[in-house]
Amino acid sequence: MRISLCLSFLLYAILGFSQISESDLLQKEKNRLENLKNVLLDADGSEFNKSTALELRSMVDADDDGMDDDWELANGLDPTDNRDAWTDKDGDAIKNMFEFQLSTDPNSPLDPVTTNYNPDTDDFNSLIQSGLGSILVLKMSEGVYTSENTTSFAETDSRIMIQGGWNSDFTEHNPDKYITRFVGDGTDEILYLSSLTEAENDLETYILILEGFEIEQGGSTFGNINFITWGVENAVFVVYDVISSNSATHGMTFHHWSGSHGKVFLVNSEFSGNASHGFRNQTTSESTGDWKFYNITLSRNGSDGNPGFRSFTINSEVNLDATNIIAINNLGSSNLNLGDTYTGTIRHSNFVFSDISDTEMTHENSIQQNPQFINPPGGDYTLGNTSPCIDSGVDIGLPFAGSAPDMGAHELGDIMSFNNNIDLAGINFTLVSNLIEQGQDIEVVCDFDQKVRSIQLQIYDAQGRQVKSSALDKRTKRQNISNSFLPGTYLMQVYVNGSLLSAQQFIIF
Ligand SMILES: [Ca+2]
Ligand SMILES: [Ca+2]
Ligand SMILES: [Ca+2]
Ligand SMILES: [Ca+2]
Repeated sequence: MRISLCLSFLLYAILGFSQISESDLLQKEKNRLENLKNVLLDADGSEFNKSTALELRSMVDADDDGMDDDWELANGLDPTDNRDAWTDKDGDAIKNMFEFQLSTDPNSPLDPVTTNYNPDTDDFNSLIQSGLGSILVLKMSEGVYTSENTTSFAETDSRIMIQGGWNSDFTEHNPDKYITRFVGDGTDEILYLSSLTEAENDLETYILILEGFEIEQGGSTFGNINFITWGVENAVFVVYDVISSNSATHGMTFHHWSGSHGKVFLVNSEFSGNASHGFRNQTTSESTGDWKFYNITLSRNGSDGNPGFRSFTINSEVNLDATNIIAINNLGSSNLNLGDTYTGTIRHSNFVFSDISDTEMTHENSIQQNPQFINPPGGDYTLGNTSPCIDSGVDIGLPFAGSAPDMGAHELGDIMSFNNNIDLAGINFTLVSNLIEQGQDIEVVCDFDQKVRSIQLQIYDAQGRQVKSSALDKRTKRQNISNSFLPGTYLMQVYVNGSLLSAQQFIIF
């Protein structure tokens, strides 16, 4: 609690600059967060519902990485760094952001319990059905899976993840090496998941996560994949590292109907060579959409005259963050055709031959150049060595190669990933002086030879109020923090990758 932090300060002042143990500091940090919650509750009086307050607070996602602050802090992640969403802290091949959506433990490789699909003994449709109403993580190994037409209706909260890209004995996950491919027979959608359409049944959460496979030749109304939510409060659709192609109809479709609140993450995925839309959406009847399209390749769709991406938005609001996407040479009416109730930003993207129809989207740092795909007619949308899309994207937290991310679904080069299992003992932090004249810089130096994602410096005054937060420059391993603090005693806490490393007292005179 703040009071205890304040008392601790007095105690430290009496005892001098004694070393504070790490467990003490962790406990203090927990107390501080608990106190923040209490302050929130107190401020709103007795009528304020405690669970509502906690829920409100838990919905804060300061770094916009899809994981709430509370959950990140409770699990040793960094609520100020979006790069931890796309790493796998406990090495169970389920990325932290997926663990958040699944409500599983990002620090335990035993959670979630997963199911390995065996095509000789398992019925795909039955397996998906069995996961409705709970959590299902279905792993699939390399190979071609034909006619897996699946239609499922969820009646209760469901969290489904289908993960391709495993080797045959499920000991190694690498979707680039172990290709998992669904091939439909052109008559039905290959995956069709919906919440019940007569939904008076209070479905709060419906989550579908698809990772690491190729899918083609689904049929009927919606193409390869269809995900429908009807009045679902927390409707989440994640498509990561998927290639969707269909020479008969659409790549995929998602719908948010009747007051659904949809979060959509289309990431590192390619929608190409679909005869109709690469992907399409309807958001209707007081629904909302919060969409992130990151590193998408959308090309050569719509030979039937339709746009590459088409959305119908009726009496609803959608906010779209489209970043590092290549939407080029779609063959129909346009690359993107958005409804008229969109807001959002298109950033660092490539729209060659484009006519984006939208009303309120803003554009930043986009280019219009030939991306130099290797062989689009042959289905190869990787970038040529001299592509203008190489290193011209912006860092939105995904691992990348080179000086900056590429645009599009296929990053060229060796991708650096960030180490979550960092050795805090190998990092030395020094406050150059702990007696600092008012107005002089506070100088800090760090020494480490590991790959560190973030070092955050937080300064608290003697009342336990945070007065400054600053990120250490990892390149120079130094930081000069200007100060206009009043004379007094202060505490600097140092967080590495979101974990507390140490705390140092200093005095401004
Ligand atoms: Ca977050
Ligand atoms: Ca984060
Ligand atoms: Ca994990
Ligand atoms: Ca886990």
